[in-house]
Amino acid sequence: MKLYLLSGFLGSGKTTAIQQACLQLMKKGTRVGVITNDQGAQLVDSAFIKSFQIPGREVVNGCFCCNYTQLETGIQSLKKENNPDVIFAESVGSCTDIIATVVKPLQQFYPELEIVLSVFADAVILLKMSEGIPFCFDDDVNYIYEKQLEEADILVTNKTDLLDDKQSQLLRGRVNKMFPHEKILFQNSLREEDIQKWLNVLENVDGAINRNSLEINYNKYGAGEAKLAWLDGELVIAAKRNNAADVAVILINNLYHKIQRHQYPIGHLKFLIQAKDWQRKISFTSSLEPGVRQTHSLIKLPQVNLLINARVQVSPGILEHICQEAIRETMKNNDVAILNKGLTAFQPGYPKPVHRIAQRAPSENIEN
Ligand SMILES: Nc1nc2c(ncn2[C@@H]2O[C@H](COP(=O)(O)OP(=O)(O)OP(=O)(O)O)[C@@H](O)[C@H]2O)c(=O)[nH]1
Ligand SMILES: [Mg+2]
Repeated sequence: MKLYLLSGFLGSGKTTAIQQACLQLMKKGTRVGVITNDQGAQLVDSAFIKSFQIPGREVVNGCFCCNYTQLETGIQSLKKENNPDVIFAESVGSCTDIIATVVKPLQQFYPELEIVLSVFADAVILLKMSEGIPFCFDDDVNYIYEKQLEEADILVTNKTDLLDDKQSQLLRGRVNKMFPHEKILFQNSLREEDIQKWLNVLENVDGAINRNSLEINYNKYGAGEAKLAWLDGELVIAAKRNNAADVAVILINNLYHKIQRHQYPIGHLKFLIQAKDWQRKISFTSSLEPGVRQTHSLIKLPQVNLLINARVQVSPGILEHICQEAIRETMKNNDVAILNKGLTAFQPGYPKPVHRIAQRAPSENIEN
């Protein structure tokens, strides 16, 4: 069985690529499974994957490395459900050190698994970085970003459609120089052919290769994790005028603008608006400046569910306060009822991997 692990910073496009790849593979009769993972308990990514009838499991309340047993259980349980040919497992976007804490332990305990690690990076951010323009986050967060890129079997420079030709050329040259030992793809994950190419490369990487574990400063890594507050929540919006979906978008925009106004750096703000047989995912990431979303009317619906996942560089208390404020204002200004089924905000804890296999590959492999 193949296990395709995905790492890479918040909002770089991991879930999008997994969803697109699964749809392609399922069309061809390949059995797939997905394991989603994030810091909280109500995950937009899990609900999104499930809505495409893709067999899924989730690892909640922390990253794969700290919840290694949940990851193993997820793999076993998918195996029982449909014995997948391929499992995609997406790690938390602020997690790193995957080789030492996930890949090597799995290789040791499940030698039959063929594991490949793709690390996704947003092309716009990578281009800025290569020009020496600092990322908008604290140094400790930047440290995680850089460490993630170091451990890729395949480095997927994603969202290339957001660059013009000149920028693309520049980026290609620079990335090839920056990561001379990695397999590099330049990808638009919304494009079928690009996903097919990624799948072909995944298929042909030797999953049994002996990789180097990262040399990493856990105090810096832990500090970076902690600086990005997590918030998750589920709301039900009920609207007498059948405009519940539109009001969800108003609430989303309100929350986004409040965070923007205070200039709190956004890792990823993601939302899933859902009703029976209809859904819309909305994302704000650190590279895209989408402006106000959706000015025309969405579908007419009396009620929708709204899942919120936010990762923002601010204290959890402030993040929760802003979100509550946005809910109150939206309710007051739009004559709707909003039921808050649970809103949780917290600061992620220090990473404590269950296993960490630190040995590096023999030097002859390092050269290759
Ligand atoms: N233009 C463009 N947008 C993309 C591409 N890939 C993903 N996106 C968009 O980027 C946003 C974030 O994508 P996700 O797939 O949710 O990112 P992620 O890496 O799973 O994020 P986390 O789970 O928070 O770490 C969404 O709005 C996607 O539609 C791409 O290749 N091109
Ligand atoms: Mg995701």
